[in-house]
Amino acid sequence: MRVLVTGGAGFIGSAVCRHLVASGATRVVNVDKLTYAGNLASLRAVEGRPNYTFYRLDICNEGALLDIMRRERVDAVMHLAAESHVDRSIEGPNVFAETNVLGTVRLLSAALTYWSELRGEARERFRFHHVSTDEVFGDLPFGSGVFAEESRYAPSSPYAASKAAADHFVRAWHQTYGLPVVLSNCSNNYGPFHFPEKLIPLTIINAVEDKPLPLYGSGANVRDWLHVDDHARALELVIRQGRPGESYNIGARAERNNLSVMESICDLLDIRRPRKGGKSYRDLITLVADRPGHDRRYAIDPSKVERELGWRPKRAFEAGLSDTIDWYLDNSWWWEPIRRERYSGARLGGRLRS
Ligand code: NAD
Ligand code: TDX
Repeated sequence: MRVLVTGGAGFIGSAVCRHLVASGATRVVNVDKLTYAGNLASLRAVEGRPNYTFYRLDICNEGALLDIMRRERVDAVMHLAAESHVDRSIEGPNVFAETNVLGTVRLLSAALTYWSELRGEARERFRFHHVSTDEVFGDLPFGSGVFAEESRYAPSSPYAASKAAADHFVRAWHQTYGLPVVLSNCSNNYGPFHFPEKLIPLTIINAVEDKPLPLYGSGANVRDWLHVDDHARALELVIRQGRPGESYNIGARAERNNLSVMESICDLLDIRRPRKGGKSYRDLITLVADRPGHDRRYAIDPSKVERELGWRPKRAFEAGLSDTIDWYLDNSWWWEPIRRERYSGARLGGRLRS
């Protein structure tokens, strides 16, 4: 299979590239604009491999996308390129509409033209896989309800609204033009190569640098955590075996509130890298102003992907978190330049400061 992966230099996209290239059965064509979140250093494991190619390109460039699809004779598109950070979408929503909505429409249009040129088995085989988020379903109350594939769309943030719009466009290309699409909506990922603006890597790195650990609101908000490598395996199953027109919710039934995630990181660091003066890292936890429109809780019901595609997560959250902490402690070569040149981790009252 030849897969065009968009956003392959990002956190999840790079895990997908590493996973697919290592299996050897897939040729990966990675298309990425290299925004602040894209990083070729996350792809060292696949660089130079015969089944891997990289193109630096904006997904809004429909003509260039079509040229690449034709030249590389791709069998599938796995679309991950996006602006992904909720706080940035609150500070500046325009680029979220441009990349997540318009970029997806341009990519769909290029894929439709390309698919219409295919014949026979190549046409039968083709898939367009849109990688989306549980945030499209919005706010769940504490302690009750889960997101099923049929749950109502109710996005809260500009980021979630842009992903919801993209999901609708993808379904419209299936209903209206017959493009064979599959969708997946996943819960919060964590793991190596995660950009340090997100909760888990920010907490680890700020703690290592003895800086405050900003916790929004009261820290009671709940997220449902999945290791990025488990997500990458699920995405391969969805693109290979998912039924056209269907969506699959992906998650590991691992709900944790933000305070407990921060405390777990602090407790693991207290053992791995004791803080100077014998104090606990927990002392660095600092309550800051809440994120506007902050969804209380997300929780995924993954029974469809388990039942239909046989997917199971391999990593329990506590073991995965422990490995992730070790990875950040051992790989400062990856995150130190990001902290220096792209995002220092400074914030005030829950708002980003670059
Ligand atoms: P990320 O921000 O780490 O990476 C995004 C990548 O897209 C970067 O490499 C960036 O350079 C690229 N990109 C951005 N704009 C582009 C454009 N206009 N043209 C080409 N490339 C562009 O994001 P991530 O966390 O890896 O998320 C990947 C996808 O998965 C996103 O679509 C996101 O909505 C979805 N998702 C993420 C999570 C999560 O927990 N991180 C959970 C569910 C779904
Ligand atoms: O400094 C922080 N302090 C804090 O309390 C940060 C960065 C976050 N938080 C809270 C907000 C959320 O409740 O932690 C939780 C997780 O926040 P993020 O890491 O920003 O992730 P989230 O907003 O949940 O969105 C992530 O998961 C779903 C990804 O960024 C999205 O792309 C994905 O769709």
